[in-house]
Parts: sequence; structure tokens; C-alpha cells
Amino acid sequence: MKFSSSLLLVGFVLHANDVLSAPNPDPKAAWVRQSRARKAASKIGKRWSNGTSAHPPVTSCSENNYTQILAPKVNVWGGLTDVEAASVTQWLFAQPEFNLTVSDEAGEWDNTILLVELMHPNKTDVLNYLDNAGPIPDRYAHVVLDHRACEEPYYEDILVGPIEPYGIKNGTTGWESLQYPYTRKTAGRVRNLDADADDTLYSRWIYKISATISDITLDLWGGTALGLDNDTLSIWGIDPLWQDDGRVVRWDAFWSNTVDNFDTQTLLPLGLYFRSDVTGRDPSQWKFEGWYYNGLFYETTEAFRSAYYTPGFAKLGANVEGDWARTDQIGPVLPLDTASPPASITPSGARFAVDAESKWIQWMDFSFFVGYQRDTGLSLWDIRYKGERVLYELGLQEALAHYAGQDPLQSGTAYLDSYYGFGPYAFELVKGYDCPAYATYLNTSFYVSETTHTHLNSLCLFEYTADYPLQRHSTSNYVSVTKNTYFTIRSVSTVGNYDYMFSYSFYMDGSINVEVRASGYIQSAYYANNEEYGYKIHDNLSGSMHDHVLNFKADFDIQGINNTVAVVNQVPVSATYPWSKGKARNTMKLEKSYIETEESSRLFWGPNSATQYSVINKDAVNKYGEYRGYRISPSLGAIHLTVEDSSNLANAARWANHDIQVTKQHDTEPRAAHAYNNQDVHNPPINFDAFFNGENLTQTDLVLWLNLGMHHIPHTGDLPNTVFSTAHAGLSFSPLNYLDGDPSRQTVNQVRIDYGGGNVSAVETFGQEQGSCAVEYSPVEVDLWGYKGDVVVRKFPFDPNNPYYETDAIV
Ligand SMILES: *[C@@H]1O[C@H](CO)[C@@H](O)[C@H](O)[C@H]1NC(C)=O
Ligand SMILES: *[C@@H]1O[C@H](CO)[C@@H](O)[C@H](O)[C@H]1NC(C)=O
Ligand SMILES: *[C@@H]1O[C@H](CO)[C@@H](O)[C@H](O)[C@H]1NC(C)=O
Ligand SMILES: *[C@@H]1O[C@H](CO)[C@@H](O)[C@H](O)[C@H]1NC(C)=O
Ligand SMILES: *[C@@H]1O[C@H](CO)[C@@H](O)[C@H](O)[C@H]1NC(C)=O
Ligand SMILES: *[C@@H]1O[C@H](CO)[C@@H](O)[C@H](O)[C@H]1NC(C)=O
Ligand SMILES: *[C@@H]1O[C@H](CO)[C@@H](O)[C@H](O)[C@H]1NC(C)=O
Ligand SMILES: *[C@@H]1O[C@H](CO)[C@@H](O)[C@H](O)[C@H]1NC(C)=O
Ligand SMILES: *[C@@H]1O[C@H](CO)[C@@H](O)[C@H](O)[C@H]1NC(C)=O
Ligand SMILES: *[C@@H]1O[C@H](CO)[C@@H](O)[C@H](O)[C@H]1NC(C)=O
Ligand SMILES: *[C@@H]1O[C@H](CO)[C@@H](O)[C@H](O)[C@H]1NC(C)=O
Ligand SMILES: [Cu+2]
Repeated sequence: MKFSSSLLLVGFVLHANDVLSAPNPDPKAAWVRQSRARKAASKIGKRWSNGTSAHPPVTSCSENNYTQILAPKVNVWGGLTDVEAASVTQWLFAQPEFNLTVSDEAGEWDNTILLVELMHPNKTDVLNYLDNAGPIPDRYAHVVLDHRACEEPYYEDILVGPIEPYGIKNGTTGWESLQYPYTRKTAGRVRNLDADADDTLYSRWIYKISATISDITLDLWGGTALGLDNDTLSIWGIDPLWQDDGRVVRWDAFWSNTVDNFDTQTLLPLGLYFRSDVTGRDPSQWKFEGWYYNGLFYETTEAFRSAYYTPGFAKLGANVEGDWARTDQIGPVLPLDTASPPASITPSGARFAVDAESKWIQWMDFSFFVGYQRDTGLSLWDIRYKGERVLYELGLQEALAHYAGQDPLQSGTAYLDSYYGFGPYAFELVKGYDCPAYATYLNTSFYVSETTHTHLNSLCLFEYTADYPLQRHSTSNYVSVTKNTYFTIRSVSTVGNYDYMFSYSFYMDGSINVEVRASGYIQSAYYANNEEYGYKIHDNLSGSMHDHVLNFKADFDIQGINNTVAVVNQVPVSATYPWSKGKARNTMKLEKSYIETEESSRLFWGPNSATQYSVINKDAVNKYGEYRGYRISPSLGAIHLTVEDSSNLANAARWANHDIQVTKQHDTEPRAAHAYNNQDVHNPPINFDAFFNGENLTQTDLVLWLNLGMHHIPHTGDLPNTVFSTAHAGLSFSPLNYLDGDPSRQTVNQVRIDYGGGNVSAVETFGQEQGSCAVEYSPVEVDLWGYKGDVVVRKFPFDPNNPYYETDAIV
């Protein structure tokens, strides 16, 4: 027999509408039915709980069945349906002015579609829909075209729509250049520096250069990089390309190839670099501009060659793959390590409700919608606490990894990862490893090359009980303790060598945490001369220093849209008081102020954590007259970029140099960065600086732009992979005078034990049910052989019935 508490819940679907407003059917009744069902389940469970009787094998302890629910409103951030995406794609191909070629058949001189996804509607329209029963905002597709059938290739952002239900209707649908979300008003176009990257760059440029020194590469490393099957070396370089003085300049470097399936290449730099001016699309106009090796720059190949063959020339050793670079188990097995470690279970099944179709989630007193985009991946919308909106939007904007080094490759590297996109690389999560085995998983989708790829099980939802209580107190006659159970939604994006884990967690005390962790392979540097930029971490390897800075948008709406940022500073003072008889006392006090305008709204966390920032509403006071608000503080360490006025980035990441920045909300400023900011760093589509134009920030709709990250100086412990335990950062949003007391007192998952004289007189468990299930631990519940990778559905021609499996990689 296989019983399941949550199985008993199957059959009723809660309408959130009902929960939130409509009286019929009675929402309470629904929850009562649910709780009866749970009670029944736990009774059945108790039959098996004494552990002595034989019980059938069950898996109910890891049951992940959530309560099915219907979202109160359409998820206006949820993405296009397959039919919508297919009809927009078909419509685009029917417009002669775009001159489009199907991606699979396109070369470097053809126009293609890069993106078709749902355009987020304007906040005003959404609030009218959510709060005032206004109409659902019109749906538009955000389309990115890659115009390459021209001398000066460019990306173009356009809007297509409105999209009628079930797709496009000829005649009513049109397109327009998308400009309003960008600070640069140039017809929604950004130049494309990578149009020739696929074939021309390598076959006609890079391999020709490496061929000129293949004698040297063979002598130094016993290999070549010529674009042949027997290559044992690879060549790649800086990102973004140098864009100074109207020129486009690359620095490339040689790397050893991996020798097996492990993704070790970023650990295998060889220390030889070359510079090319690749301005324009005509390779005959490109210029080779020199070699750099072991601290010396050679302007010509002849100069390098003649130095190389001069007696006494120092030939540096290679970085060579070995077990040190592979992630598999290595070394003696630790004591008892082959035994199974502790695992968490959910004795009453999942305690949350999900509309899997609309991606609307309810846990305890929280609810939110899930959004998903190519550039930035997971985002959360309309986050409500106790029925009231706290955040309109919360999500990643951009992630920067800024390197430094004496060599041009490290010095020139400053990845802006939304260029690659967090959506396309949010791969399937590994059950029981990335998230608890009992977690609930949702799929995410993104558009690529006339298909929609679905990452199966790429979002996980779960409750977890922390290893420490939320509250406790002991006295001589009682002890009171509360469990710290929280709810998390998580995704992991592997953008190239790095794996970013994003977790949004909700707590019983009303707080919301944002956490980022980084793992995967570091991008390392060749050791020579890099002592001031990292540690020597292997034979010829330097752990190249870099800053990870990740920008998040937090559009708070505390008790309405009109809010103010309060600053409370704790300062040391020398003060006299009426009772101190004229004698000054060295003590401390609070300095309270508000952020007045955008002239003073780019802020840092204060030294000694002595500055409290909060978003408050001056028109909403609690019963003691204090402004209700949410406090914003780092929970795991939050940093900004060390580099000032980066030579690599210029205006492309002006968001990175502060910790917390506040602007007035505008539909024209929905994002801190554009995915193609790295294509034109001096004049990017979105220059964050332009958001700051002195606007008044008193009791108006505010957006906070918050940076998370780490100063990463890799050490030997980053080999083979960086570990999530140290590469992490977090922010906490917690209620500040928001309620009249601590909301966690509402949970029944606490206990009070009265005792005295060695005896317990009462154990108060507040009506908790002892959820029970038979624990017969059997890892078959997590079927790791069920891991699949991505599902792809072709959009042009639309072929919804023949999905296939294919997972893209990124180099
Ligand atoms: C354990 O539970 C079984 C089934 O309910 C019952 O028959 C048995 O008496 C119980 N044993 C003890 C020691 O309580
Ligand atoms: C979860 O519930 C669904 C019905 O909503 C049911 O079909 C399914 O078998 C349940 N899954 C498990 C693992 O109990
Ligand atoms: C359309 O694109 C093709 C390449 O796909 C190009 O050869 C042709 O010149 C383009 N036509 C126009 C009108 O730009
Ligand atoms: C959204 O707001 C922008 C800026 O005000 C405006 O240009 C645009 O037309 C709006 N979009 C819709 C669909 O109303
Ligand atoms: C719209 O027009 C295109 C040609 O311009 C045609 O191929 C397509 O079938 C039409 N679609 C509908 C829904 O009428
Ligand atoms: C690689 O292959 C090419 C031709 O296929 C051959 O000429 C060359 O010698 C080979 N290189 C090495 C290092 O084996
Ligand atoms: C590179 O590593 C080799 C050992 O693999 C060592 O002999 C050599 O000295 C190293 N070179 C440098 C510059 O550290
Ligand atoms: C995820 O996609 C798979 C394959 O299309 C589907 O079977 C599954 O039901 C989806 N999961 C959810 C939660 O929608
Ligand atoms: C917000 O404040 C502005 C003035 O700054 C006011 O015009 C507007 O009505 C307020 N909105 C709400 C929803 O209170
Ligand atoms: C900002 O607006 C508020 C309310 O409208 C006003 O009291 C305050 O003086 C303004 N601040 C500045 C710096 O203009
Ligand atoms: C505690 O219990 C013991 C017996 O179990 C009894 O002798 C003693 O008096 C009790 N003490 C108090 C303070 O009730
Ligand atoms: Cu790092």
C-alpha cells in the first residue's frame, strides 16, 4: 500500500480569487476541508509511527504534491504561449522589410530572429488590472532581430503586437521600434560586434595567425590551434572587446584543450596572447598588432620569433589537465562517508499551493507570480504578504564578473552575463542535490532559433526547516522555542564556466531573502607576473582576481506605491542630560533622515553596519505612530565593484559602483542594463547613470537597485571548482515596524515546556499535528536516470507535436 497525505487533497482546486475576495465558495471551508484531509492523513500515518510494526514500503515522506490552485489573475509576466510565439514568428517571416532567413540556414550575412518573448506590460496598466479590475494589459512580443545582411550589422529591438488571443491577426498587428525602455534614443538599434564571430573570425583570422607560429606552439606545448580535428589548443579572448578611439580590438590567448569530458579549459591558460584590430567586417582591413609573452610585448611576429629563437629565451611551462582539475571523487574515502548523510522529509506533504500553469505560488502568508526572461532568468512579481503587496517586482538585472591582471586577457575581461542570458542556461536541476529531494519542480522556456526550448525542472520550490530555531527563551520554569521553517524558490544558471544559484526565501517573521551563490570553474590566469593579481594555485596557474557584482531590482510598494527611503544612522555622541549634572556622557544615538532626491540616492552600506536603510510609507503608520516599512540589509555580505570607471566597461555597467541606489519608478526605466550594453560600452542602450536626474524621492513610487556579489580571489580551494559555501552573498528584506508585533508568533510550530523540580508540568504544542509517515528511506524516489535536459518545440514551421531533446552549450 502506498498512502499519501497529499493524495487525499487531490480533487479540490482552490480558486485564489475566492481566497482573496469572493465569498463563494467559502475559502475557509476549503482550507478546513484541506486541514481535515491532512488530519485524516496524519491519523493513517500514526498507525505506522511506533516503528515496531511491519509497514509497507511507502515514499510518502518525500511527497511533493502541492495544493493545486488557480491564480487570481492572469500572469502578465509569464511568457508567450507556444501558439503566440509561433504566430509572431510566422508574422515576422511574412514581413519583407525584415528580410529574414531561417536560423539553421543563415550565414554571417543573413538577418535572423534572435528573440521572441513576452514584453512586460507597464506597471500602471498592470496595477489597474490587478487592483482596480481594469482590463488585462495588451500583450506584445519583444523581438530582437539580428541584422547582418549589411556592412554595419546591428541588433534591433522591436515590439510586435498587440497579440490577440490565440495569436496574431493580420491587419491589427504591427511592429514598432522599441525605444522607451532605453536611455539611448537611437531607434532601438545596437551595433553587433560579433556578427563575424562564427566562421570568418576563426577561419579567416585567428587560425591564420596561429598558423604563423605553429612551430613555436608545437615546441612550447606540442600542439596547434588551426581549426583541425587534431588541435590540442584553443584560442579565445576578452569580453567585451576593446572599443576605444572608434576601433574594435581583440586580445586572444592560447589555452590547452581538455582531454576528456571535464570542463577544465578555463584552468589551462598557456600565457601567450595576441592583439588584433578587427574594426569593420572586411578581414582584409583587420590588423594583427602584436604578441605578449612573459611580460614582454612584441609588435610583430618577426620580433617575437627572433626573440623566441634567441638562446636564453625563457620558455614557460604549460598548464596541463590532470585529476586536480576534474570534479570527480579523489583521495581516500573519509570516515563513514559512504554511509548516507541526513536527509529532510515532508511528513505532511508540501505545505504550499501552486498554479503550475500560471506560475502563481502561495506559502503561508506570502504569494507571488513567477516571471521568466531570456536575459535575466527568474523574477518574482506582485509579492504579497498578508494579502498586501510588498514588492511589485524583484529580480536580477545583470551580473558582472570583472577581472584584472598584468596580462591583457585578464585585464580586458569584464563579462556582462545577460548578453549570454540567464534564461537559456538555467538547466535542469538535480533532485536531491540542487534542491531537497522532495522539492516541487517547474519548467522554464525560452526562444532560440525558431524553437522554444524548455528546461525541464529548472525551478524548484520547497520548504526547509533550518538547523537553528527562529526563536527561543529559557527561564527557571519554562522554555519556549519556535521552528525556523522557510520557503525557497531557486534556479541555477550555468553561464559558461560559472554556475550561479539564485534563491529567494520567505520566512515566518515576514522577511524575504535574496541569495546568490557561485560555483563551477574559475577563469584562471597564466601565473607569470600576476603576483599582484592573485595567488599561485597550481603549477603555472594564478587564481585571477575578479569581482562578481550582481544587480537586483526591488520595486517596493509598501502600503501603496508612494514610499520614502529612511536612513537611520547609529552614531557615537558625547551628550549631557538634565540628570547628568552638566557632565557629558560618551554614548550613542540615532540620526534619522530620508533620501530626498536622486542627487543623493546612490548609497553604500555604512561602516560597522551602523546605517539602517528602509523603505517606509509616511502615510501608513502602525498603531504606535511609527511608519510601516521594510528594512533592506546585507545578510551574507554584499559588495560593489572595486574598479572605478572601468576601462573595459565605460558606461555599460554604471550600476556596479554603489551598494544601494534609489530611483523614481518609470515605465521608461524597467531595467538597469541591456543585454547588448557590452556591444557599445561608451554609448550603451542603457546607461544607468541617466536614471539619476534629480527627481524628488519623497512619497513617490520608488525602485531600489541593489548589488550583491563577492570579491573573488581564488585560492587552491577553488580547484577544481569554486564552492558555494564561500562564494555567496545575500540581502534581507525584513518588516520594520510593519506590524504591531512579530508575525512568527502565529505559527503553531513552536513549543512551550513548563517545568520545575525536575518535572514537566505542561507541553504546549498549540494544536500542531504530528505529521507522520513511514520512513523507509529509499533513494529510488529521486530517479536520477530521469534527468533529461531540454525539450525543444519548433516554431517555424510550427511543429508542436514533435518535441525533441537537445541541450545547448556555451563556450
Ligand atoms: C505499534 O502499532 C501497531 C499498529 O498500530 C500496534 O498493533 C502495536 O501494538 C503497536 N506497538 C506498540 C509497542 O505500541
Ligand atoms: C499528485 O497528484 C496528482 C493529481 O493532482 C496525481 O495524479 C499524482 O499521482 C500525485 N503524485 C504523487 C507522487 O502522489
Ligand atoms: C536580404 O538578405 C540577403 C541575405 O540573406 C541579402 O543578400 C540581400 O541583399 C538582402 N536584401 C535586401 C533588400 O537588403
Ligand atoms: C508603456 O510606457 C511607455 C513609456 O511611458 C510608453 O511609451 C508605452 O507606449 C507604454 N506601453 C503601452 C503598451 O502602453
Ligand atoms: C497573414 O498574412 C500572411 C501573408 O502576409 C499569410 O501567410 C498568413 O496566412 C496570414 N495569416 C492569417 C491568420 O490570416
Ligand atoms: C594534424 O592534422 C593535419 C592534417 O589533417 C596534419 O597535417 C598535422 O600534421 C597534424 N598535426 C599534428 C600535431 O599531428
Ligand atoms: C610550470 O610548471 C612546471 C611544472 O609543471 C614547472 O617546472 C615550471 O617551473 C612552472 N613554471 C612557472 C613559471 O612557474
Ligand atoms: C514540464 O514539461 C514536461 C514535458 O513537456 C511536462 O511533462 C511536465 O508536466 C511539465 N511540468 C510542469 C510542472 O508543468
Ligand atoms: C502618489 O503620490 C503622487 C504625488 O507624488 C500622487 O499624485 C498620487 O496620487 C499618489 N498615488 C497614490 C496611489 O497614492
Ligand atoms: C519633495 O517633495 C516633497 C513632497 O511633495 C516636498 O515636501 C519636498 O520639499 C520635496 N523635496 C525637494 C528636495 O524638492
Ligand atoms: C517531581 O516528581 C517526583 C516523582 O516523579 C516527585 O517525587 C516530586 O515531588 C515532583 N516534584 C515536584 C516539584 O512536583
Ligand atoms: Cu569568481
